Amino acid sequence: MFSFFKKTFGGLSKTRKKLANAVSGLTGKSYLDADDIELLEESLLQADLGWQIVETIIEELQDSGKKDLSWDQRFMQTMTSQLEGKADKHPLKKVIVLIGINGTGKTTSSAKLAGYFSSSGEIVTLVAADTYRAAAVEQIREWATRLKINVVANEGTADPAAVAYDGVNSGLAKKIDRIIVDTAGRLHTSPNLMQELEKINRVIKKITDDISVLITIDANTGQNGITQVKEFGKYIPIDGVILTKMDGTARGGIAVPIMTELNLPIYFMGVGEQVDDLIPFDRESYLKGLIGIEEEASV
Ligand SMILES: Nc1nc2c(ncn2[C@@H]2O[C@H](COP(=O)(O)OP(=O)(O)OP(=O)(O)O)[C@@H](O)[C@H]2O)c(=O)[nH]1
Ligand SMILES: [Mg+2]
Repeated sequence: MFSFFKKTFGGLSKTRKKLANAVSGLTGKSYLDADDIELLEESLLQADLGWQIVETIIEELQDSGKKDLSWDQRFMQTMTSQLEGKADKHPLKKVIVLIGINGTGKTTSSAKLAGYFSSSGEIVTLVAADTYRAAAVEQIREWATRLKINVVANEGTADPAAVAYDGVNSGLAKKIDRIIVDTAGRLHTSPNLMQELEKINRVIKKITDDISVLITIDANTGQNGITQVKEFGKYIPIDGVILTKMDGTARGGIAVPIMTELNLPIYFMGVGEQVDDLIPFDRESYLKGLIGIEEEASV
């Protein structure tokens, strides 16, 4: 678990840079002056925590009743209470379908997820249901070969719902523990492609209810990620988020409005391009990583 914390901490380094500085700059002060407030507000907004939560944080930090706590502790306390009862995680189901706009990291995350479940002892199948990009199936096969994981693909069809159906059907028949379905990238402004996603979900649901739909959001897109979730959610029920590319952005605060505004759990975050760069999302570690509170190794 400590290694997960270390990776979470590392993945948040760009986001933390400004934010932690703004908070540590308060050390020794007993109250916030106008300049402190402006700097804090600016840093929190730039990290994409969203206007609403930023206002609350500033109000709470100004609360003179909490002077016995350090600024870090006050930040942690405020965030923890804002998140309480929100975005609760349920265990992921047997079939996991990854959806999202182009290039957000669906295929990479499918492979990383396959690696994650496989290394915890599960038998995993990857289903290559992106029939649009010629290289998509090849990309999945390469990952699968590296990870020694079975792939279901069908280069002979242009119907992704058919591939998804076959993959899930055969996975269930073979009593596979986890079936991960990669889908093509699409924009929510294209109704045909969105209806196709609806169809993929519908055909899988014909054979099992044991399905979780996860949307990949590229953390670099900041607040736009919120819109993507809302728009995709009009076509297909979304169970949670994989927040990708956290390593390359200072906008990693976006996890907060995803949980508070959308009430949607974040299951994993991507912090690099390698297979083990997918970290189970842990709220406390994430908040500590944002503000720069290091965790001690327990062994
Ligand atoms: N640094 C970093 N790169 C990532 C991460 N996740 C994915 N990538 C990279 O982002 C690029 C796009 O990833 P893909 O997995 O192909 O994205 P996709 O959503 O499947 O793309 P389409 O199928 O074209 O919609 C690749 O170069 C990945 O290596 C991450 O967490 N961190
Ligand atoms: Mg892909």
